[in-house]
Amino acid sequence: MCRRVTDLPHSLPPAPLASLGWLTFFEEQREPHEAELAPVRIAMVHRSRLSALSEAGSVELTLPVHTNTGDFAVGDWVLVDPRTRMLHRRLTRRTVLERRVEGSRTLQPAAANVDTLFIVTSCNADFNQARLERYLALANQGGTNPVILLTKADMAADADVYHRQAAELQRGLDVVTVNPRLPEAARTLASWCGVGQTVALVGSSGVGKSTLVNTLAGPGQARPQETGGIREHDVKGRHTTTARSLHAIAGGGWVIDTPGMRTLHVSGATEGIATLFAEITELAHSCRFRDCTHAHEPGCAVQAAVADGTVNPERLTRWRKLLDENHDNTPAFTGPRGRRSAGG
Ligand SMILES: Nc1nc2c(ncn2[C@@H]2O[C@H](COP(=O)(O)OP(=O)(O)OP(=O)(O)O)[C@@H](O)[C@H]2O)c(=O)[nH]1
Ligand SMILES: [Mg+2]
Ligand SMILES: [Zn+2]
Repeated sequence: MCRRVTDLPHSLPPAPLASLGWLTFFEEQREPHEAELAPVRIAMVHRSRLSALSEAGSVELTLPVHTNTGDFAVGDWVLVDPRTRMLHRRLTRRTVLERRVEGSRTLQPAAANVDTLFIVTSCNADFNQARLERYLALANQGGTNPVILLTKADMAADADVYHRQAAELQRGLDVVTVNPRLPEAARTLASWCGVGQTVALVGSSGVGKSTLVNTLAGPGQARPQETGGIREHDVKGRHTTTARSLHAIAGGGWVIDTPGMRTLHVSGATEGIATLFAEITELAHSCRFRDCTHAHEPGCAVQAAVADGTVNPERLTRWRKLLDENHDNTPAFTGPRGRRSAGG
C-alpha cells in the first residue's frame, strides 16, 4: 500500500507541473506508451526510499527491486504509475551537479535540473578563491548558472574586499551580499527564485545555507531546516544538515539545501574549467604552438598577457592545478579505436 499524501513527513502542497519546474524539455521525452504515467520530482533521496513531489502533493515512491537510490538526485524528474506510485524511469536531466566522492572514481549526482547554483561563502576565513573556482567549474560543467552569495558581511571589517575578490573569479559572474537571517534576503534573491525556477545552495558547513532556505521558504514552512552555530576559534561549521532536500520558496520556485562539503574534487569538468578561466583559454588560441603549455614557449600569448599585467599569474597557477587535478581524476575510457582518452 502506498502512503497517502498527508501521511508524509515532508508534506508539500499540491502544485501544477509547470510550477514544479516541468518543461517541454521533459515532456518531449515521454514516449507514447508512457502517456498514462505521471511525472513527479524527487524531493529527497534516502538510502532505500525516494520521496517526490507530484501535482497532488508529496508522494513516497514504490521502488522496483534492485533500484539504487544513489542513481537519483534531488530535483530529478521521474515517471511513476499514478495508482501504485511505482517508479518507471528517470528522465534525462537538463542540468546536473556532479562531483567525485572521496575514494571513488565515479561521479555522484548531487542535484539535478537546477537553474541557478548559489555558491555560498562567508566573509571570513571560509572565503577561498581556489575553492570557489572549483564550485564554479562544476556549475559551468553541469549547465547551471552560478551566483556567489557572500554571507556574514555584518561581521566582517571590510566586506567589499570579499566582493571584489569573488567578482574576479569569472567573467560576468553575479556576486550578491546577503544576510540569510533577514527577510530582505528573499527580496534580494527574488529574480532567481521565480515560479518554476530551481536554485540549489552549496558551500562549506556553517555559511548559512539552511538559514537561507528557511528565509526563502518563509513563515508558512511546515518544517524548518535545522541550523547550527559555528566554532568560534576557526569559524568552521558543525555539519548540521546531513541530507539534500527540496523546499518550496514562498510565492515562487524551489530551493535545494545540501550538507556542507569538506572537500570538493573536480573531475570530468574540462569545459567548465575552460569557461571559468576564459581569459586564459581564449588567449591560448593566439600562442605560436598549438600544444603550448604557456610555461616557457616562445610566442606564448598567455605569458605575454601575464607580463603586461592583463592576466593574473595566480590565476594561471590555479588554472593549471585544477586542470591537472581534473585530468588525474577523470577516468580514462578506451576510445572507439582502442586508444585511451580522457572521458568526461
Ligand atoms: N551574523 C550572521 N550570522 C549568520 C549569517 N548567515 C548565517 N548565520 C548564522 O550562521 C550559523 C550557521 O548557519 P546554518 O544555516 O546552519 O549553516 P549551513 O550552511 O546550513 O551549515 P551546514 O548545514 O552545517 O552545512 C547560524 O547560527 C546562522 O544564524 C549572516 O549573514 N550573519
Ligand atoms: Mg545546513
Ligand atoms: Zn601559450
